Amino acid sequence: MLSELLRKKHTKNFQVYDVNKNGCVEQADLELCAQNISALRGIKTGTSEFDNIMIKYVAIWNDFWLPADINGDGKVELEEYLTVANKSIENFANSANLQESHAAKVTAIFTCLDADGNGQISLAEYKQYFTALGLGEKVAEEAFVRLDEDGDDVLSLEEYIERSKEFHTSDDPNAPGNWLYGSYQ
Ligand SMILES: [Ca+2]
Ligand SMILES: [Ca+2]
Ligand SMILES: [Ca+2]
Ligand SMILES: [Ca+2]
Repeated sequence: MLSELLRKKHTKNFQVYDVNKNGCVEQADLELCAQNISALRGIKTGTSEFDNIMIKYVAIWNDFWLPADINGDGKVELEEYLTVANKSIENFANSANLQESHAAKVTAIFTCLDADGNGQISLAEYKQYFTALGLGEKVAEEAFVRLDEDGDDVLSLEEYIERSKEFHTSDDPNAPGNWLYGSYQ
């Protein structure tokens, strides 16, 4: 069973990626996020730049959300997601596969966030991502300061993977990674 803390965090994660707020996560949510982020970067539909962003987000859906669609109806319900999350957390510490899959997922998201492609996430980039998800810039600021544990004003890939691991698997109420999407409460 998921602890209350982990249940809250995973529910938050689910709600964040239900971008169109219809109660389930589907490909349409990831597409909407890609459209939002393209608009924020001034990238027009139909350009190859737009297509590249869309491909990355659809891959996140296919690789990391679709496997949680237990009943195969093309959408992930909260209970499906929590069932899969629970299994992953139980096995995470002893499974190189799960750890690799987590690192691959975070790297894919990191690449989406890193608008200028310099291998680091700035606060401005984090704000843009949060805006695309509908979370707002203030929440991004609150999150960023906690996630940037070494205080160098950027998130490295290693830092982001570590914080995400805390978010997804840690039962420590003070883990900085709990703030991945702002307050999980
Ligand atoms: Ca949705
Ligand atoms: Ca389903
Ligand atoms: Ca960057
Ligand atoms: Ca840092």
